[in-house]
Amino acid sequence: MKIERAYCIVTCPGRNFVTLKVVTDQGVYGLGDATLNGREKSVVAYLQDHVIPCLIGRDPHQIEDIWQYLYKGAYWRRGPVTMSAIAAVDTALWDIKAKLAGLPLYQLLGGKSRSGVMVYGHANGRDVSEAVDAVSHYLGLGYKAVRAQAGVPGLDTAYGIAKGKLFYEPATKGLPEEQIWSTEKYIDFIPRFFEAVRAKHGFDFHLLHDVHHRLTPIEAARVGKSLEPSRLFWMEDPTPAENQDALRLIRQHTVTPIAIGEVFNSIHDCRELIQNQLIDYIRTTVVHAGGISHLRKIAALAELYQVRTGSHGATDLSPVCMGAALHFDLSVPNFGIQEYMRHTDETDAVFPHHYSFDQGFLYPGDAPGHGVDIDEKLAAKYPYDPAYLPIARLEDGTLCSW
Ligand code: GCO
Ligand code: MG
Repeated sequence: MKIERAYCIVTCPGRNFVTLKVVTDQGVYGLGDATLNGREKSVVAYLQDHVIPCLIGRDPHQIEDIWQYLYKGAYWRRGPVTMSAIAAVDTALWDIKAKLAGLPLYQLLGGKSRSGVMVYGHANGRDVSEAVDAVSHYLGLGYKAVRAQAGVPGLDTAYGIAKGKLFYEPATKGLPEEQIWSTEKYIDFIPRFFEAVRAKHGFDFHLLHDVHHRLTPIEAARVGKSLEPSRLFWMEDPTPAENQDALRLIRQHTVTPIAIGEVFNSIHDCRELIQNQLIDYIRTTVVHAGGISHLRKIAALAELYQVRTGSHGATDLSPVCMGAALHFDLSVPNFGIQEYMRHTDETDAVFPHHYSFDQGFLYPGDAPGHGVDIDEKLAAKYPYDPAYLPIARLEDGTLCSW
């Protein structure tokens, strides 16, 4: 069997997605997500100009060899563009292999380790009372875990506050939107917000929060400590983690669990965090971290240190990534939780899928492969529409992490 052709499908049913389709000489095809928010076209060019020509004629069954060929063969290793492109190929090849076997992908990954995948939804509001009500909404939908974000008094914008209700989309058209951020205002406000959520809803569900890389280690240590009475499931991305050692300081001060990894793209980005037990959850996901093959290696390393997985699942990761992630989640022994930000109806129509939500859990379904397809005709009706993620500045104008 040979790979006969492969091509990228770029579509914008409300937001931009890049999908790689790999077609074999027997007609069976596989799909992989290659979306990199705000930098979509760079992955398309990487795939079209540099990867696809090297795939034609190869045996699609040789998933690991093709992964090594694309990673080591490029000479230039790692990076979000390269690793998203490799991820797309890898995901498409696993999809093909599972379709040929006539099995849902999770069966090829060792079978089910659990019956369903616990997910968390995003509750947010412009102020405390709106955000507390949003938590009620998610609990009413059956969620067992809810991420809560609220607008900070004195600031016009804060990370994670939806313009629509269920679909948070931070990327905007035109040049990057500039937002103002104040760490001081946030630090004073955030424990009061979580006290209000627990006071209203009690402790019988998991509560999560995303700091979105905005604090220094000592500020994050303070926040983690101040949130201990609210018993969070995790505090996400408390500080940027290029310097993995930065997490040590936070760890010395708080027992609030720490989750990191949505911007990581390889095992080397998290190896020290895992081996030194500086985090509790690793949030790398299929599309940005080299596909199913590489994610399995990260999870296997994490398992040795009792670090659990918590894959990123924002709306900028397409249903193809979500489908593949669910098979991974169902199979790995050290699964923790899966983020689930719902896609719009337009996106769901472009990507018909077999996964489904019920009472706080997602189920990948039993269709052969990862169970997510693309309606290419419908996709063509939504041309690429450039959008950028915002940037953040401190009140004095200094650029800081968004
Ligand atoms: C999350 C993330 C997202 C990112 C987005 C960037 O935890 O869901 O932080 O909201 O900001 O994926 O493209
Ligand atoms: Mg996040």
